[in-house]
Amino acid sequence: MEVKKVLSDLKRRFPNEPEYHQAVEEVLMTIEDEYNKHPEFEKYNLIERLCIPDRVFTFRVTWVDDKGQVQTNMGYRIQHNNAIGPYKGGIRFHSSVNLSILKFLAFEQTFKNSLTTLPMGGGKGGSDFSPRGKSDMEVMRFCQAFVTELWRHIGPQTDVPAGDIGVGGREVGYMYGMYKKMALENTGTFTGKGLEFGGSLVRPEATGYGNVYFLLEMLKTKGIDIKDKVVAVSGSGNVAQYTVKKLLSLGAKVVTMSDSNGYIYDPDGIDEEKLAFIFNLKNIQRGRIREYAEKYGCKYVEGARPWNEKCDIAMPSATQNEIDGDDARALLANGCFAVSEGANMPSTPEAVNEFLNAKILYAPGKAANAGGVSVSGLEMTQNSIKLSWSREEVDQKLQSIMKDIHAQCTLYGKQEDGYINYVKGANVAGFMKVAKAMMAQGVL
Ligand code: NDP
Ligand code: 2IT
Repeated sequence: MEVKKVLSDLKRRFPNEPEYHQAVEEVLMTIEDEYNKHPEFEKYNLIERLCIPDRVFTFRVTWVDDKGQVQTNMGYRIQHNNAIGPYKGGIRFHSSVNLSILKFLAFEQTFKNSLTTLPMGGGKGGSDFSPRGKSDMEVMRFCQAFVTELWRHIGPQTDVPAGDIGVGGREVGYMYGMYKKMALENTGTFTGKGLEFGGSLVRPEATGYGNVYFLLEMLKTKGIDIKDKVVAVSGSGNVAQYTVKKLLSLGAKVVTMSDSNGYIYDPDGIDEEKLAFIFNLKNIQRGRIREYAEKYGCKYVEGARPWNEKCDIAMPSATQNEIDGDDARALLANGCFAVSEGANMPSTPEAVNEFLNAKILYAPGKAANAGGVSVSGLEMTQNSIKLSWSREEVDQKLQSIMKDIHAQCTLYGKQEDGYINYVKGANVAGFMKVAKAMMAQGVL
């Protein structure tokens, strides 16, 4: 494989998809050596078959708002690769959603799911619909309209969606309800469902908790204790909230959180009571992070990201490309020694290079945030056997999966000088399993 050529072909065939190109380039650069050790891969043109999604569905979603006006949005589902199991991955509702973003997410998901040790392929879907400022009824009508198109492409053994940005328990509930009505089956073709109808304990917590479990594994390699470490978290949604919750229980000090308007800096640290305020603010009131600063009298910076604040550890948990080269240099200059990604591809290629060159502990999203989809996999298992496991049992399984992912990254990412390149480790480990499964199943 010649990475340059593969990439230029991809850019020619799929122009104007920068996030997709970025995700593919990062993976190809790191798997090139391993790939070229296997001439049989090249013979079967594995690389193109792995980069280009199996299929992409695009559809119009029409719904009626509270004023009686007819609205249209775009809907998408990318079925990227099902070599190791049914397509699996979240649904994103955000005004920025387009094909490029969903293709990057579905591509990443394929490697992430491979790392989880569970039998799941990769997929992603979404819409440029924004739930922000919409009433419950509007969100419900939109979800129902979205699923009247999506339902025929998904199923418990083919493609199992879940949540992502803008899609939480409320949206999954509405989508699953409509799916069930259309498909006349009730075996759990969505994960992140409510506990009353097939959801798994610990699924809401799983991405954030999993990221902290992964961070603990990284810190262990250096003999560093998490207690009293200062952590900068971005975002204030599902992933950020449970990241902070787990960090607090371990005695770390979290000083920042953010949303798309700005960030708060609380030098005293966010405690349990302040975190409860954020859960209520974001999940019930659906308010802005600025209101935290107003309530607790701390600093709020409009239109900025938290990476200039001094911290030991950074856990980006909002969105893609939220740490650029300058942010990475600011973090390093302030003494940050670990970055563990809750979001998908939050660091630009320049930022990733800064972290790797500085040889800090740096975990890419596809390893560090795999806890969410892992517990989704466990939800699928519980649905299949028609049982539900206890909180302890699911949490135990999540912890052991995160340890296993860390071990896989170490296996393929440890360099001669002992530094663990988790980017390379995660990409090669994720790739090898999918590649072997594809080879065994013939040219498809
Ligand atoms: P939520 O919608 O619950 O929260 C998203 C948070 O990020 C909000 O605080 C939101 O602010 C902020 N945000 C969203 N878009 C932007 C943007 N363009 N610029 C700045 N801030 C932004 O989503 P999740 O917590 O579920 O997802 C966060 C990240 O984690 C995403 O990258 C997602 O792909 C990833 N992820 C999620 C998993 C899950 O299980 N949910 C699993 C693995 C990864 P605002 O309120 O202003 O919109
Ligand atoms: O990016 C992700 O891994 C998710 N949004 C969760 C996917 C899932 O199927 O649980």
